[in-house]
Formats: sequence, C-alpha cells, structure tokens
Amino acid sequence: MMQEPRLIWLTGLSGSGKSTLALRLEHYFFFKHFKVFILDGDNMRSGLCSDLGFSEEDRKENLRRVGEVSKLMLDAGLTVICAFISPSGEDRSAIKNIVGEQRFIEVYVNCTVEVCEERDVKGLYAKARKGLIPNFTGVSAPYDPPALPDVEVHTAEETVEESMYKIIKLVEPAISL
Ligand code: GGZ
Repeated sequence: MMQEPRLIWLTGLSGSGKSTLALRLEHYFFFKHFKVFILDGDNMRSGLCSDLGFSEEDRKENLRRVGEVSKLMLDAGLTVICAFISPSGEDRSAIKNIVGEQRFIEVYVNCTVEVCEERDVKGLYAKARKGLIPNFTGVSAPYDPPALPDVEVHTAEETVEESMYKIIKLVEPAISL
C-alpha cells in the first residue's frame, strides 16, 4: 500500500548537520523507490528566493515560498526533505498549515551553537563573530527551538545512522533497526 508522501522538515542552526542528514535520508528513500527531493538554502536561495536576505521578514517569505513549493511537490507524490534553519516557531507552524498537519514531520536537529561554531565548516561563524555577516543565527539573530518536535536528533552525540533511523521510523513505522 502506498502511503501519503511526507514533508520531513529539518530545523537547526547552521552547521548542526541538516544537510548531511538530508542527503542520507534522500539516499535511503531513493533506494526504497520513493520519489524524493531535497529543498535547502542552496537550491531555493539561488533562484526562487534570490531576492531575499536574512532579515526576519525575508526569512519568513523565504520559508513561505519553500512551504508552497513543498506543497506542490507533495501533491505530485514526492517525499520532500527540507533543510532550513527556520529559526522562528511561528514560521514553522505557518508551513505546517500550508502543507497540512498530517503531512508535516518536524525534526529538530539539535546541536549547541558552541559545537556548530567549533565545526565551522564554512567559516561563517568566524565571519559572523567579526561582524562581517549581520543577523547570523545563533550569533546575532535568535533561534527559537521547537517545543514539541515530532523527532529530536542530537548530532553531537548520535551517529548519523542513529539520527536517520529515528526519522525513518516515523515515515515508515514498521521499520526495525
Ligand atoms: C544564517 C546564513 C546567514 C545568516 C548566510 N544567518 O550553513 P549554511 O550557510 O550553508 O546554511 C546557512 C544558510 C541559511 O539559509 P536558510 O534558507 O536555511 O535560512 S532561513 O531558514 O533562516 O531562511 C548559511 C547561510 O545560509 N547564511 N547568511 N545571516 N545563515
């Protein structure tokens, strides 16, 4: 029996591990013959959202567009994996309303700002600390953690596989580790 496609929404700080998880989940679902697509800051902000920056209003509009695109993809039968910082709880619930509550799986990719900053894969935290990137989430702009996420993963303490399977279990309830 085909189940209704879901939107897996990964929220967390820059460097928390959202993209790594998104890619691993994409591979998993691809090999399970799901039609799956990743939306993230790279593919949305380079085109459809290229007019937007990182102010509160611009992030809200960025995420509204992501929500609308996700809805179309879900309607077309795709499993959608979204990896966005999405720092505001209000913006995240607006997306839930756009796509429909039953199709939305909120995943909190929990990793402290200290660890993200230590990783600093792209050197963005260092730049943000020097004041070169304004409104940088976790440094000079707020991150509002989900109060009741569907799943919470701790990327500093768990393996990618452990985090992945917590999420997969919700999409495919019958799966065993
Ligand atoms: C946060 C920023 C900023 C600011 C550029 N604040 O680690 P990255 O580089 O690859 O991911 C971050 C990405 C965040 O875009 P999102 O669309 O996910 O943000 S939101 O959901 O809040 O709309 C980071 C980079 O863009 N970046 N400037 N000021 N991240």
